Formats: sequence, C-alpha cells, structure tokens
Amino acid sequence: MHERADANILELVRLALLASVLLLSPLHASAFDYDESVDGDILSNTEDNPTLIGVLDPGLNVISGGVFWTAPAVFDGDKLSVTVPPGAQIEAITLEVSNYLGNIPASTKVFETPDYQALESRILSADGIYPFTAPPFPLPPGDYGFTATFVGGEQELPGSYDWEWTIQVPEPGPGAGSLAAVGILLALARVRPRSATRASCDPKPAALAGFPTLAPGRRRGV
Ligand SMILES: [Ca+2]
Ligand SMILES: [Ca+2]
Repeated sequence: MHERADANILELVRLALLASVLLLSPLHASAFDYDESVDGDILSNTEDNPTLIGVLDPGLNVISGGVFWTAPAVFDGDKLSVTVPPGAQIEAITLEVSNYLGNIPASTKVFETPDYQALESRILSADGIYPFTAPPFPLPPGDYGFTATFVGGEQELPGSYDWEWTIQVPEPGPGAGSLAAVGILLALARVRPRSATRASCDPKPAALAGFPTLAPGRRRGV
C-alpha cells in the first residue's frame, strides 16, 4: 500500500510539474505585424482620416512600408492608425528609416486620434533609428496615428524611403496560469499528509510488532 501511495504521489507531482512548466511559460502572443509589401499600401495620406490597420497585441508590434515621390503629382504617403485596447498601453515607439534616396526631407509624426494632437513630430533626411521620446509613455488605451510622408514645397525629385514603426506593448505577467499551477501544488501539499495518515493506520508488519514507536521528529540514536 505504501508503494501504491508513493506511486500516486509521484504521478501527481509529475503532472503538477508538467502543468507548472506549461502554465508558467511566458505567453508570447504573436504581436501585430503589418507589412505593406504583403498586406497592401496604407491608402490614406490624410491625417484627419488615417487608415485604421488594427489592434495592437502584447509584445513588439511591427508596422512597415515605404513612401515615394517621383513627380509633383505622383507620390505615396502613408498615414495610419492603430488601436490600443483596454488594459494595454504603449511603452515605447521607435521609427527606423532605411533606403533613403533623394533630397526630400521626410516628415513623420505620432499623434492621437480623433483630435489629431501631435505627440511628437520629426523631420528626417537620412537612414537611421529614431526613438520617439516626447510622448508621455506609457500611452493609455485609445487610437494613435503614425505618418510617413515628405515635407511639401519645392523639392528635388525623385525621393523615397522605407519606414518601420516598432511599437512596444508590455506583455502581461504570469496571471491565471501561474495561479492555477500554484493551486495544483497546494492541492498536492494537502494530498501528501492524507496519504501519510492513511499509511500510518496500516497494521505494523509482524516483524516490527512490539517495537516502541519513535516520537515525531526524533531519530534513532539522537
Ligand atoms: Ca506606402
Ligand atoms: Ca500610401
């Protein structure tokens, strides 16, 4: 009976450890990813009506694309917005500009919608990685706009550049999963004393009958 009780406990411990590993592992939800080359050009070039492309996920959200200006009336600008859902927030925003060609200053902006209040604007003229520092991070739930275009006026055409916004949304810490695992371990902690109590009620083997019972916490020779 001792062997069976020990086997049951070992099996429960094994299952609890397995559950702990599964439940305590960080939940890396696949973060939002929008790539113009795959998902299509951001159609809007109007700040007061940006293209809403989706809801940000926990983790590193990446939105990438490119703009060009090849003639006075032939250009592509990208003005998009995303939603930060209830309970989430933005803790960092970085813009990477690459393949910058031509002599046209780039204009980028992060802004709030629907009031279009600029949180930070930049004028860029070269490749680089530009962390946005002015917004009062973390940004609370709501809609936020991001623009990539050129500064207007007389420019030497053509020009183009690729842009990539990286938007960090904190991932939730271990929550319900860890609590479930802790619950399993606490249940096991209750199982063990019951098994031990049941085992102690078993009749003593005949060879041990008549031997004095040791006091709890004491060992022979102590
Ligand atoms: Ca584009
Ligand atoms: Ca566009």
